[in-house]
Amino acid sequence: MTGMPPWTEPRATPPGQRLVDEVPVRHYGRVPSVDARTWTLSITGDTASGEDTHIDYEQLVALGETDVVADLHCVSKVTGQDLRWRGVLARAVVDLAPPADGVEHALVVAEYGYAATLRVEDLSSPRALLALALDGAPLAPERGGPVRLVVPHLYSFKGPKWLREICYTSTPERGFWEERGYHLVGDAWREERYAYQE
Ligand SMILES: Nc1nc2c(c(=O)[nH]1)N[C@H]1C(S)=C(S)[C@@H](COP(=O)(O)O)O[C@H]1N2
Ligand SMILES: [Mo]
Repeated sequence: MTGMPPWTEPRATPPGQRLVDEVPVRHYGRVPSVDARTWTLSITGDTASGEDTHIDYEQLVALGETDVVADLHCVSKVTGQDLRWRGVLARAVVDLAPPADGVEHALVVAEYGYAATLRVEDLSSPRALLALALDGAPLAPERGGPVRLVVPHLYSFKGPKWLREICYTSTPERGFWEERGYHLVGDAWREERYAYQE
């Protein structure tokens, strides 16, 4: 990343993370080709209404776009700074289709079945974003386009690329990495990497 803006002068990275200039593209499996014109997001599980909600790309954009400059912390210990995302706050989607009272977890599911466990609290945090663009261009397929979740304070395995579904669950259901020994919450600043720390 060249031409770092002046406000990015040396500042903290989460404990145990090493700063890199370029965050490598990283994911398990192939890059799916997902067409924004036919893409839908389903909000399912223990919803307040008892119903599922499905929204398409246009309906998502209509919730309003925001810029979020955020770091990406891979749990494998590399951090990239100042990725310039644009998208819709995840909180807007949670407000549109909230969980039932007392439901505190969600399984966030991607194309091909990748999934991550998130607390609804983290999903509703002020900078959690359904990202549609990076560096001013529509999100490339390898970066998770058309829609990817970004939750800046969590390890980035909590940010499924090729987002498809948010399923509220009354107890935490482990996703892809949580089943393989990684942390249910995954706060990078608290270094919540591994399941044994839970
Ligand atoms: N669908 C999907 N999303 C995913 C992953 C994956 O394997 N599949 N890997 C996660 C991990 S571990 C990281 S570090 C980031 C990497 O994002 P990047 O490729 O934009 O750097 O994507 C996350 N989102
Ligand atoms: Mo990662």
